[in-house]
Amino acid sequence: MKVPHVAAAAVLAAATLYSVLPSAAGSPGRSTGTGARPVEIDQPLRDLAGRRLLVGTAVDHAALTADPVYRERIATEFSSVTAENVMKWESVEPERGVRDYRAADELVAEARRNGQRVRGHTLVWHNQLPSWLTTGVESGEIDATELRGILRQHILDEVRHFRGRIYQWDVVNEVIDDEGELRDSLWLRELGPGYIADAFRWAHQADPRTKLFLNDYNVEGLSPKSDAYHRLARELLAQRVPVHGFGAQGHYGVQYGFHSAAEVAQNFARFEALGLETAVTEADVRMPMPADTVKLQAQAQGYSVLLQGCLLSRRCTSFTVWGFTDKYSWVPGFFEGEGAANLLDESFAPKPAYREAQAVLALAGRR
Ligand code: 9MR
Repeated sequence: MKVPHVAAAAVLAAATLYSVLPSAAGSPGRSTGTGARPVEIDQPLRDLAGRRLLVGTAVDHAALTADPVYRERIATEFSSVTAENVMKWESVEPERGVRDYRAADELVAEARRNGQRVRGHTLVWHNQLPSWLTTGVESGEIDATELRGILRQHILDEVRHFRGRIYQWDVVNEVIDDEGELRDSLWLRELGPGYIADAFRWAHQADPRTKLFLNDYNVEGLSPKSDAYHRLARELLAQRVPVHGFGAQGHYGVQYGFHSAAEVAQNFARFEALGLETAVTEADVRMPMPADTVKLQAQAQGYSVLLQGCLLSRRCTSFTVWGFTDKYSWVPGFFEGEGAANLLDESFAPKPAYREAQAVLALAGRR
């Protein structure tokens, strides 16, 4: 960890205290009901970030089609979008050999209209695989040789389809477990560890310009799991595998606490020292329901460290939230009794976390 990073972390952390912030609009701050005086910054996140970094959100395709307020808000707030589900394998090849990129194409077209970049998510994962593939492997109908060919074709097809339109691809998602071992997935069991290098090489072949990422959760700070990713990245690069980036998803919960921004930056710095870009790819901060002002304030802190961690890193090129409104969120469906994980509430009103993100971006400057 270099000294300037620590110093910058301290400055940013101090400056995000509401009380020390001037009112950007020159008018008194609004009350949040927490006793804090938030800054009055009425600028969208993408404008506040300027060219400094891309600020993105996951997009729920069904909501994009059905909800004009959701659609409008994505256009104004974000400079990058990620398909929450429609680029995943089960969506793009629901039947073997039948490829369907319609929903993903709509999302990409909308992004182009809005002047937004697109993150690709995700080529190789152990979840949301088409059932023809999982049942075929389970029954023994698809053997390892055939499976490798199927994976190769999937990657070549999808990356070629979006060639030139995706700036970062999550090539492999969640391939290391919490103990720091390669995840015991269908891919590892059938193909052995070489599938990771293969996936990157095939993706690079299909679009040599797009940036290819490793991506996982619980890797924001220094831990056995992020250590294992660092080793994996080093090994892949030593074999001249085209890996260009490391993505930390950033799924936090207020009840578990957060890393410090300095630790996130320190973690990112060691990946950047290998020559990689870094990114926060799926930030959200859930809480046990019901929400209250203390939890909402803690949540703001969680978003803040991820955003500051990224801003303190020299090559952290994008900061993406995994949905931006509590109206559409994966959280309540996955964690019983938890929710309210996003920057805006269910009626698209800003929560303290949104004000905090604005403040951090405003302080960081547009460069
Ligand atoms: O948000 C996604 C949700 O709609 C899906 O049902 C779920 C299926 O596993 O995947 C969610 O997105 C995940 C992402 O693709 C990878 N990292 C974890 C995300 C949250 O589970």
